[in-house]
Formats: sequence, C-alpha cells, structure tokens
Amino acid sequence: MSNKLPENAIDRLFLSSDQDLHPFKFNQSVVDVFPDMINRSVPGYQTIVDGIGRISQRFLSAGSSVYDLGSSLGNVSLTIAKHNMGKSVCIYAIDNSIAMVERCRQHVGAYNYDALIDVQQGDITKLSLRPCDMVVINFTLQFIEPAQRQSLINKVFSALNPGGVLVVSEKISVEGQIMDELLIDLHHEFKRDNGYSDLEISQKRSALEKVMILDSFETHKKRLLAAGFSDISVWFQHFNFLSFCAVKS
Ligand code: GEK
Repeated sequence: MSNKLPENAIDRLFLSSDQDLHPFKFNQSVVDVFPDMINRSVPGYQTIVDGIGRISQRFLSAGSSVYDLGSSLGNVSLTIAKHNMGKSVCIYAIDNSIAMVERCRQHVGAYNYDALIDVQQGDITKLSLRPCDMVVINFTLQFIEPAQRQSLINKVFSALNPGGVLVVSEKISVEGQIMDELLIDLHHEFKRDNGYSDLEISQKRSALEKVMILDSFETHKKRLLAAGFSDISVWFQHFNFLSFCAVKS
C-alpha cells in the first residue's frame, strides 16, 4: 500500500508569482507534498518526532491512551507506536482536514505495530477527550484561534491522568525585536538552503499570515500554568522552532 503514496512529491505550491494567494489550507494539494514541505520548512522536524517517541516511552505503560492532536499524516502516532512496542497502547490521531485523515489512514495502515491507531476527522477545539497518559500537539496549536487556546489546554489538563505529559511543538515569536528578526532570518536561510526561492518563502508567509498566529514561549508557559501544569520545560529548540513538555503532577 505504501508504494502508492506520493511520498517523494516536491513542494512547489508557492513557486509561481501569478497565483491568487488564498489563505493557507490543509487541502489535497498540501497533503500530496506534506512530507517534503514539513521536512524542508521545519528545522529539526525529524529530531522532534523521534524525541517525542522517546519521551512517550517514559510516560506510557501497558494499555495507555494517547492523543495526537492535529495528526496530519500520523508521524507522531507512528513514532509513539514504534517506541512502545509490546504495550498495546491506544493512540487517537485527530485532524480536521479530511484529505489529511484519508492519507493518514493509508500511511499508518502500512505499518505493523501493536498499538491501535484510531484516525478520526475532528476539530480538536470541540473534541471531548478520554482519560489519557499523554497528549501531543505537534505544530498545531499555532493554527488554533488564539481565543480558543486556553480552553484547549485546560481540556488537555483535565483529561491527563496524574503523572501524564503534554508535549507541544510550535514556531514561536520572540519578545525582543532583534532576536525575533534574527531567528526569522535564520529560518528563511534554512528554507533557502533547502531549495525554496525567496518568492516561495514570501508567498507562503503571506498565505500563512492570518491562519498561523504565533505566541512567545512566555505566553505558552503562562497558559500552561493557568491550566494547572507545574512542571514545564523546553526540551528542543532550533531557531524559532520549539518543543516543550508539561507534566501534570
Ligand atoms: C506532524 N502534527 O506531522 N482540529 C484538528 N486539526 C487541525 C485543526 C483543528 N481545529 N486546525 C488545524 N489542524 C503533525 C503536523 S500540521 C503543521 C501538524 C504544519 C490540523 C491541520 O489540518 C494540519 O494537518 C495540522 O493541524 C497542522 O507532526 O503543517 O505546519
């Protein structure tokens, strides 16, 4: 089944200058190039996914439940399944893009781990969560309306069992203009080094402007503290891309 997936399709969505620039959507065209897009755009993406698998190993036990919120093609679900073989964990992979969900089902179906990976279409702001030991929001909170972020994190805190962990990865803004500009510039250089042109970089930036709203780490931390998390720590940073853990004590 996996050889039917266009895993090697190159992201050229923002190449031409005469296109109508609509706000960015996770539609079929994005799904078709998603593996290439995320690897060439997000510094450390594979390291983060691998790290999440390793973190999950420390928090999950036999029969644990986990949520992968904004699962896209299921890379987080798969790394959790891979690092928890023999525990029969149950992973709920949720995404609101039907094109993502369909491709995700094909993708996870090509692997043979003992985890149950339940891929469902749903809006993570409306979903009720069952009790669980881990929740991952890998580069998805930034696409949620800022006014809805606190209630989402509160809901995650309530669903986590004591000792459970939330992992959030985000592109961040930095409080301080010089550092903010430096990290943005370094990220654009990363994209140029990965073959994106200046036009592609600026057109993608415009398309994302109203749909991807960045918070600073300070804002993320305040939100986690307000929800009730006490043990919060960054475990990965590459330029303005961050991943952090929050444990429910
Ligand atoms: C990965 N975590 O590969 N409800 C559910 N899904 C949503 C919502 C919502 N309200 N809003 C956006 N999404 C993945 C990468 S991508 C990040 C996550 C990126 C989904 C959206 O459809 C998309 O699949 C995902 O969140 C964001 O580890 O492409 O930069």
